[in-house]
Amino acid sequence: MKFIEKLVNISRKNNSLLCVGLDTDLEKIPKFLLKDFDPIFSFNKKIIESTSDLVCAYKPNIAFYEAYGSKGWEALKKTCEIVPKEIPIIMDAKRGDIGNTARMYAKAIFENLGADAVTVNPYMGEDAISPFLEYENKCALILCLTSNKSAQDFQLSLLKIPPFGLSPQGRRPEAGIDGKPLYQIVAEKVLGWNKKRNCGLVVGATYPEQLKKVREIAKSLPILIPGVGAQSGELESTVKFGTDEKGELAIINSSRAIIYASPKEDFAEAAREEALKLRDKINLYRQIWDGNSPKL
Ligand code: OMP
Repeated sequence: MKFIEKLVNISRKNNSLLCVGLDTDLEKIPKFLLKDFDPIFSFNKKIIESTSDLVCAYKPNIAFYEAYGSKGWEALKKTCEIVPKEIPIIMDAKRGDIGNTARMYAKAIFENLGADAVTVNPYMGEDAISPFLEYENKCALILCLTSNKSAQDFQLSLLKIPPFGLSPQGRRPEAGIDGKPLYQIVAEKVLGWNKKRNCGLVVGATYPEQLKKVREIAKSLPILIPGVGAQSGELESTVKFGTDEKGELAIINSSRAIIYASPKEDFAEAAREEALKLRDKINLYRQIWDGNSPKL
């Protein structure tokens, strides 16, 4: 089954566009778990058990596991194994490198960890992405416009693409005020890479106006949207602009605001409460903005 089908199936079953980010940090998890053999896994297991009927995906960020060396990798692998099979795992790894290296990244993430999707960085161009796209039933979620403030350093830069064919120097974009922002060029490029229907985009909830533009360009691509919750991205515009015409295909991520809702023994129940609140709030906005136009 294709990633996009798996995503839509579970979104409909759980009536959810919510992705819970598993950014598990030993310094932030409840202290009583630290006496466990594998505290990271114990924490993740409880979070997954308490939220699996409320989500459309889980997104572990690989940095939080690599930071702890082989124990961290083991915890990540065990976590991937206990995610119910019908729920996609998005490995947030932001990979991107020359082809033969990218092939090994793809193998680690899709084969060793068994993830369904991975975040990738388009900075190095198509040959750094294509090894991920060889996996037809997996998905590469390509960074388009990231949620951080410094995304503006490059991603909002206006570039001119030479209009006709290859220039003698190759098809190189040039800077210019009448050009297109780089993030739009990325979105358009990715449409061309999506021949096997296994591409998606990443756009931060902190850039609603640009999210609208990306959804106009990429009408039928899944869009991972981090930045609500701890980064204060606005939820209503995220739902209004991020969903497709059926009110689907937006994967709205929240990590810290959910998993660290309580530092105490009740952390899993507190995470469930936060996840439920956010899922329902998203659904309320989906009803209001059905098909991107107001229904009420
Ligand atoms: P919270 O801010 O705690 O909800 O976490 C956000 C998660 O999304 C982190 O794992 C980030 O690395 C990730 N993220 C962003 O915050 N901004 C982006 O533009 C892209 C990502 C991502 O690819 O998921």
